[in-house]
Amino acid sequence: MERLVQFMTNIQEQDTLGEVGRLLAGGADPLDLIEALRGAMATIGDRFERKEYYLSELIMAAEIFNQATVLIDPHLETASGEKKGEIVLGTVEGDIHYIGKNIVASLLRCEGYEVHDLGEDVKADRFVEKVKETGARIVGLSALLTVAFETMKETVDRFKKAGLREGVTIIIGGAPVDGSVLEYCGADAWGKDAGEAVRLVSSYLDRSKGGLADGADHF
Ligand code: B12
Repeated sequence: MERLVQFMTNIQEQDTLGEVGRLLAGGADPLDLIEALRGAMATIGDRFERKEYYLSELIMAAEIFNQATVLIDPHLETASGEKKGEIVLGTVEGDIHYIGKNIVASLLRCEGYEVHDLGEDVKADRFVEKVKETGARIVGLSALLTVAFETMKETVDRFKKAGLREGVTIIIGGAPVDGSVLEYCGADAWGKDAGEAVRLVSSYLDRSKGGLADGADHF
């Protein structure tokens, strides 16, 4: 896994994809691979902030990550049987980061949930419309930019204005999201990764599973 992180951090396309293939063939847990790549992306982001990498490198890294997920996705275990529930998901307006949101969508689908993925840069009204159309009881909002916390809050507020806030559980996530962002936006819970997104959705849709303790907003 260390080699994978090193290749990805150095934005070595062929080496990264080759290593992903090798690890998968050797029986590695696909979720461990995603987590390793996510860690490398955080380091890439830090290098960008320190001006050691430029936007072109960020774009290239995103491209490699997307190719890696094409290799990893078929290895994720898929639940069979009835669909467990519906989720409306998207990256909020003003933010075009979608890689993490897509992983959340993939994992939820693998667990048997129907995901209405609205994509990225999604206006608040669009989330509300989709909930009205589908009757979904869970909304997932993603944001990677700190400036997008404002539109995340606006999206939560739009549900209040539409009179739908009581009926939906709003969970939020994205690298910079934490408890203080949750408080600011007025959402119900936050998750740090796709695994937590699945656990949150499952615990809210089926409280008998005893997920979050009463009053808790995070695992
Ligand atoms: C790749 C990348 C890009 C790519 C995005 C490709 C794409 N379309 O998705 C490109 C090159 C396009 C890009 C553009 C920009 N980026 Co950018 N980008 C990144 C980078 C390096 C990685 C993001 C990523 O994909 N990570 C991998 C995924 C798997 O992780 P993740 O997104 O965190 O998702 C996981 C969890 O957060 C969680 N999760 C995610 N969503 C949700 C939702 C729910 C409901 C739940 C429960 C959980 C959850 O689960 C996921 C899986 O585990 C980050 C660095 C970082 N620290 O994240 C910077 C970063 C986010 N970008 C940054 C910036 C500044 C920009 C630009 C403004 C740059 C510019 N000058 O134009 C633009 C933004 C334009 C816009 N309007 O959005 C800054 C943001 C700083 C800030 N304070 O806001 C960062 C932090 C880099 C940095 N350190 O400076 N970027």
